[in-house]
Amino acid sequence: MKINPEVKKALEEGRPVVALESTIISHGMPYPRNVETALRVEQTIRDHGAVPATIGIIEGEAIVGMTPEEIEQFGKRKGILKASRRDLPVVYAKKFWAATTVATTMIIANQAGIEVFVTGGIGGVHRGAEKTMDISADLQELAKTNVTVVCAGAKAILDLPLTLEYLETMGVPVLGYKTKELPAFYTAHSGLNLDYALKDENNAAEIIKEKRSDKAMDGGILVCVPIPEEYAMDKATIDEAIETALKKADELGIKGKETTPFLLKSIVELTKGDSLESNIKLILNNAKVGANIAKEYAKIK
Ligand code: PSU
Ligand code: MN
Repeated sequence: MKINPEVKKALEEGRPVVALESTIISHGMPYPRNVETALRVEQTIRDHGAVPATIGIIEGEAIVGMTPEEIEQFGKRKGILKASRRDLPVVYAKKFWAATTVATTMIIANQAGIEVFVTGGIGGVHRGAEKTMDISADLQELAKTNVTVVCAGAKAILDLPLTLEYLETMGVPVLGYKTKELPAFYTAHSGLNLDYALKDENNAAEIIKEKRSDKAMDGGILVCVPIPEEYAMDKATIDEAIETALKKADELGIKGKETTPFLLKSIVELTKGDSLESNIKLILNNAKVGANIAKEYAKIK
């Protein structure tokens, strides 16, 4: 893998580094807002005293800490694959360009020695999974790879109660940031209870430290940060868009790894771009919290 010199130096000196994924750039948002957002997220992380490391795969080589030019490429280049865990050997052997999902970003971040990773929403158990068995590989990865993922919960395109059950089965701590309710991405509320609320970023750092202190507790941690109330969407509006998008996907027979990108794109269209604005705001907020967690953890590690 190729680690950007700035990231490498920060890691060697034990300074806070935050990993970022690239599927959200290539398959999660339209150009040019995707690139603009990715760069703003990096800036927010810097403003809060951590070094950003956007991760992706260029010609079969994992890149840890993309340049702005590389981010631009991931935003607009055609034919960039979406690589989850099972795609990695193929992408490496065939020297493809590939955007990394939460699962693969965790794998590569962990190899590079990065402990904290910020994203928007994780993949989860899809609605109807009892028939389709469509469960994101992100959840398995959270079970085994030592990275803390900071997100705004999961989108209601998924089955949120089943996603929480699955995370429990897989032994993943799910921590609410100043809340005991699972946030639902575009809104702060899912109506689902979490067992633990973090009172601040230091609290998260202490839990990470504890988990890393014993190999028997190997695996990831999920920190769920609610979207700030002023940027949240109206629940009825977003629920309707989700229902319509799900119906459309079903009619068109969208399956497998195409499902999530298809639904995200449809929801942006159905809400005339409103969902994209909320999406951007919540990621920037996650970036702030994630950078602070990385900072607190670097202090006590
Ligand atoms: N959820 C979002 N935005 C995203 C994704 C999920 O709100 O961009 C992306 C992430 O990269 C996540 C992936 O890891 O989709 C999950 O895809 P799948 O369900 O195919 O595992
Ligand atoms: Mn899937």
